[in-house]
Amino acid sequence: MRILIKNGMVVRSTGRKKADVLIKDGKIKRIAPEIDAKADRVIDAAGCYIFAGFIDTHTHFDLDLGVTVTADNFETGTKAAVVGGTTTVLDFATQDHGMTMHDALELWHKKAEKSSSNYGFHMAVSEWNDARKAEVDDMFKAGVSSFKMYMVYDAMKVNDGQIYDAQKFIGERGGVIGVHCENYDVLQARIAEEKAKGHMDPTAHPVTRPQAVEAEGVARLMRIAELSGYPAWVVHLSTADGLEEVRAARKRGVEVYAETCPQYITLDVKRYADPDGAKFVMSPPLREAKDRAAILDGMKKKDIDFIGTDHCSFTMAQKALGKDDFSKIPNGGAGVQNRAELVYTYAVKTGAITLEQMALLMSERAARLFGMFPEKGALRVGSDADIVIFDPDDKHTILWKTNLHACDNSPYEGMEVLGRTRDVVLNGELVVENGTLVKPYCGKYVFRKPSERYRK
Ligand code: DUC
Ligand code: ZN
Ligand code: ZN
Repeated sequence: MRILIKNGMVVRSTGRKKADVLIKDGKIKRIAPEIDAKADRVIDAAGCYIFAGFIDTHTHFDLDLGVTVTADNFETGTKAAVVGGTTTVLDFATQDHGMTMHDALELWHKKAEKSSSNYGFHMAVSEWNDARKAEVDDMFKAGVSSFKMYMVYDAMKVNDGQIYDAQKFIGERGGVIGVHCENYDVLQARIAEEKAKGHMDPTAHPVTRPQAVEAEGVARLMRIAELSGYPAWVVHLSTADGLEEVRAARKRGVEVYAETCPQYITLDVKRYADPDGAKFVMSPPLREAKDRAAILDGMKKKDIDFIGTDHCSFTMAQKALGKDDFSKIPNGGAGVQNRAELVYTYAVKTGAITLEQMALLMSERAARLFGMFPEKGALRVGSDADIVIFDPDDKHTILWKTNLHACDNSPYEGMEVLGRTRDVVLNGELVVENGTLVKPYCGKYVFRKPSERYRK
């Protein structure tokens, strides 16, 4: 299959230029100002940007919380992903108590069989002991070079000594560990305080998790990495103070990678008072204007490395599990389809970042950190032909009904955005045409190398 993309503006982290792109046998074959070659398909990309396929570093598809399972599985989640321009998702295979990492990996491979975007797995570990450590080398051999640990959630939390030991053990093998940073004990105390006051609705959620709850966790992770001598990856950074901890740690020589999510540059904490406030219950919670400005500043100054969605969707019926108690609302929201248009609207069009930085944040840095570069995250001859043709002039309104995700709500419902993923080439095939998924189930497993650790 040969595809020729003509007349588009190729956008890379290093600059942009008008060029044609020739794709053959799943790879980028040529990029040049004028290509006249035979092709099975010629796509006119005049007026559009051409990006390396976007990588979502943070999704939770088919995640079983015990009380309920996420509304999106891989089938629905990756359809939404690829239509939104995400050609690779990195989902969290989750090693629950009583499971091995091998069990979790096998299970996640099964869950992902019907995927419409490419996919890889981080391994989220709920236990850190000799038995789990004995599995780590096999994870690398299976293409899993990144892991995750949580400071919170009873089913998942590990302690600081375990994070320290895991950073060393995984770090010396060339891996990175993402950590969900919040102070568990203070959080529990604050939940009890709000409940004691009879404050049971969703507006209590952000009160229990103010920015210091995150910033303390980030500061602690930074010090743990300083002691271990290995890198730290802060997942879903949401606050100005958390970002300051990252910056301060880097000044001390700590190697730290920071991820944020679209919700932390777009949505305000006041939304918890909405009639459907439960749909915004996610952790970390939505923040204030000054936090959104700080996160955008972090993107601008390249202190933030990449953007994942933390897509973890629940229907309103599932959210109603916590109708009388905010702490029982399943945490998470849908976002996997809307990341590119939100980042374009709220970060590029506002002038906070350039298109080149969008390329860096949406794919290149993730590909480097997570061992996929330059096959993914690059528009280069020889790279995988995962390509997004993005129409910057499209204006549309985000509606859950027109999103391909399976749940009946969206945190971004009703928001007008600029720009839209028009076409997507995945593994050398045109799978999205004019916003429609024309070829589902073409996703492949992405076997990942050790981390590039570009901040070392
Ligand atoms: N936060 C969420 O909101 N959902 C999934 C896990 C997490 O940390
Ligand atoms: Zn998390
Ligand atoms: Zn998450």
